[in-house]
Amino acid sequence: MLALGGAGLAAAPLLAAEPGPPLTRAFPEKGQMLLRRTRAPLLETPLSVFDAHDFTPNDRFFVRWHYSDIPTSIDVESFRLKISGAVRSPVALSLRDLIRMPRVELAAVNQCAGNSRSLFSPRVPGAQWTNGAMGNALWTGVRLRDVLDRAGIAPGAVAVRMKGMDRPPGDAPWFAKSLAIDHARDGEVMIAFAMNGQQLPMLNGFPIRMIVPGWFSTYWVKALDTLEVLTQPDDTYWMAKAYQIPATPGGSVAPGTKDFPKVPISAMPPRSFFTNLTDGAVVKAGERFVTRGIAFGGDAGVGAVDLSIDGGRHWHPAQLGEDHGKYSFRRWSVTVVPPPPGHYRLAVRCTNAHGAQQVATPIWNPGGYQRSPIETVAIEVRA
Ligand SMILES: Nc1nc2c(c(=O)[nH]1)N[C@H]1C(S)=C(S)[C@@H](COP(=O)(O)O)O[C@H]1N2
Ligand SMILES: [Mo]
Repeated sequence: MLALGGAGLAAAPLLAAEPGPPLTRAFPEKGQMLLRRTRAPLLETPLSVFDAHDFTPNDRFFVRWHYSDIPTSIDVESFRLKISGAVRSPVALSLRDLIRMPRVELAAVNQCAGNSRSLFSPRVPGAQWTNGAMGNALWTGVRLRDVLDRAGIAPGAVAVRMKGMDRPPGDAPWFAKSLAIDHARDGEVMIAFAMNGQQLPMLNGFPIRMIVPGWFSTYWVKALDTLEVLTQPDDTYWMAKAYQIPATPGGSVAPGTKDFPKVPISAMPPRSFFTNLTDGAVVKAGERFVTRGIAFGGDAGVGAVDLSIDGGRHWHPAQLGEDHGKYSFRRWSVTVVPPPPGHYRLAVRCTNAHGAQQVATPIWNPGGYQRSPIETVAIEVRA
């Protein structure tokens, strides 16, 4: 029933309409986006964008801010990134200082910890994202390690706290996240000043932001202006209270559970999506069609993507597209010879290079974090 083959051979299946919230074009440097909230902005990328691009265009890249007082202009001459705390000598680096340092470039998926939260059952509070609170970009910048070395790490350092320029209301804590010192110095964690070859859109953290490859984007602090080297673990709100998941395999507890041991959310599990089919799609019997989508391995590369046309009983390998690096989206496709007329459920599953594999059963936790089950689409084959 399934055949691997060149994409050119196939007839396009009929697409069911994309349901969803209002579309907006009202945000600076952004094209058409799904509007989840105006202040602070929550803008979601429509599914069709992922079908068209391996690298999510900057003007279609999702946006998430916690506080409404976000930077709307930056004086690039006076801007400084301050490095303080347990360092040999505190420094303040200009943008010119940063762009003169050795450069690195990395393709990496930026995914909100709450991506797909609206699909949690039972429902949970928080931004009601579908699957578009993620994006893939080619990030250009400098290694966090190199930046820290400009100040020199002092003995006793255990963590690095990263703070953005968005201002909290009243007495609320500044948005700041921390990484363990070894993670911060692993040579992969970077500070980006460009995204897909362009300066960062204001809404995505201009002039510089953190890139923490393989980890959920809560750590990818935008509009970064302060690094503070800590000699104690960070016990401030955004580390110790927010973004906690159950300390269980997969971050799951029985729906409704409130008291359980928690850990800060960290690395992403693998995911895969259909991008050219949605529930209700109709295909013609006898006419082969290509189904395709994107996958990513989380904190490891994509090992394999498999497709099922019987709801997950049997699996067939998908053809993988260009490899942009282990933290990137990877395109997949399968040419399908439709089975006899009837209703079918297609399913797609990613296995990462470390052997982590998506499963059918969805997880649950009260924060609505880390959703990553096998995705399915219901299709009809018509005579
Ligand atoms: N300064 C700052 N950085 C931040 C946030 C924020 O509220 N303030 N939100 C984080 C979260 S939770 C997400 S999902 C990502 C979103 O990145 P994006 O808006 O570029 O897509 O930014 C992260 N960095
Ligand atoms: Mo997020």
